[in-house]
Amino acid sequence: MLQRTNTMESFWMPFTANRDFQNNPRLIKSAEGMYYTSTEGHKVMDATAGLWCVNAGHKDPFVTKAIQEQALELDYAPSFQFSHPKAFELSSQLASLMPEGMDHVFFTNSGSESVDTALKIALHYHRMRGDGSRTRLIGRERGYHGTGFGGISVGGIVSNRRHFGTLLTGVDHLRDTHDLKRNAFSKGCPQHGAEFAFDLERIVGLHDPSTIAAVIVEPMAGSTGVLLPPVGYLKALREICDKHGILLIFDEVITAFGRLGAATAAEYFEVTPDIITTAKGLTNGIIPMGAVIVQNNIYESAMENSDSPIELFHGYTYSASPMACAAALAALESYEKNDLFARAAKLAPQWEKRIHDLAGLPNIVDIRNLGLVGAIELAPRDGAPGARGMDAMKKAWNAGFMVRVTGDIIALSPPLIISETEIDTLFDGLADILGDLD
Ligand code: PXG
Repeated sequence: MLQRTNTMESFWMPFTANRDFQNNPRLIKSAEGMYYTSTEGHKVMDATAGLWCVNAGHKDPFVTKAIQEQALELDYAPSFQFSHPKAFELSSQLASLMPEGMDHVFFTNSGSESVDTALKIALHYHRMRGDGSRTRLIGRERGYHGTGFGGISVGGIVSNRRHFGTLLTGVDHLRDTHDLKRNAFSKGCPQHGAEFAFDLERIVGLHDPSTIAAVIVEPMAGSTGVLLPPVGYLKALREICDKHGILLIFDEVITAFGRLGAATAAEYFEVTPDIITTAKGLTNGIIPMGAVIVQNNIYESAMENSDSPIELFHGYTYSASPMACAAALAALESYEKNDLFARAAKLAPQWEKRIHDLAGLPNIVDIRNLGLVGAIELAPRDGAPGARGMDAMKKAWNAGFMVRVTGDIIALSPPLIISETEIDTLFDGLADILGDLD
């Protein structure tokens, strides 16, 4: 076949500086445990668990074996009017990891689809109860909920929204919770800012609660640079939602499956939402899959009030696909057998100490941590926001560490199998890189 463009240009890479990458590619050939090997034979520590998804480390033996066996037994079966046993096994196992009373699972293929599904279920729920005027969806500034139209509408990252027209109508946003002035260099969740939850009262006052279906937030905002909820904030948000009959959706695409040292952020913060969205770590990243878990009353209301034999006109070709179910069952088994959520909790104090030891290096304006999540916020270079962060990412890669950057914020989220020695190696390496960075 005729080659129309050079091979590097044929792949339009997502969320990537494509032209820059083509000139200086970072290509990965293989992975094992905590490490990648580049096509040039360079060994790199994965300090981001891929994109926050490979929680049990690369080539986890449970997961690798399960998908090999599944491919030989049942490659695909539909979930529209047919299904297969592993879908039910997985949904009940997954429900058992969720807060009590959340026993029903809808399967998707990604975080973006989970978010769209959760928003649609919220609208559907109110309508089924005869409260169909509740149509407004409330997100938060600096929130990330994937890249579907639902997700970018409730999301609050300007560059993800501004080129894509008018988005969903009837959406409003809470203010974000980032308050560097009061909270810089906090260890764990910041002390100041629970009152930001009362911004929801402002929005409720403006639109009237009878028009609002749901509020969606990341319990810990990941993609936008690790913004931690102020102590008391999530509880206050829950109370305000309850007061006004508004559903609360936690987008746990990043936080579910051990990232904070518990199965979910809901468990960690002891705040139970009405709907939880997940993806990423559900299969340890190996096969795309997401899941939306709902409170029992939401499921029961759909079953009882449906005006048609099909209770929800929604789903995907690959909802609960056998390969994804096999991978997810194996990932959950690996998390349990290796006690990885508890392991993350146990490592968190060393992680916190080592990341905060970086304070004092040049250009660092904040350091944040929770569970096995970390962020180092750098001051932007004059007139070139993001340039310093990008430089740090490239230097880290050359030094043997994969880190993520969002603007000038470095985000860290290693597989939960990281060892104490590897935590030391990572922060020693970052100290050298940041010490030299202009
Ligand atoms: N919700 C949240 C909270 C996410 O973090 C999505 C939804 C969308 O998931 P999908 O599977 O559709 O990509 C995400 C995704 C980063 C990074 O570096 C984070 C995500 C994706 C890619 C990069 O922070 N989060």
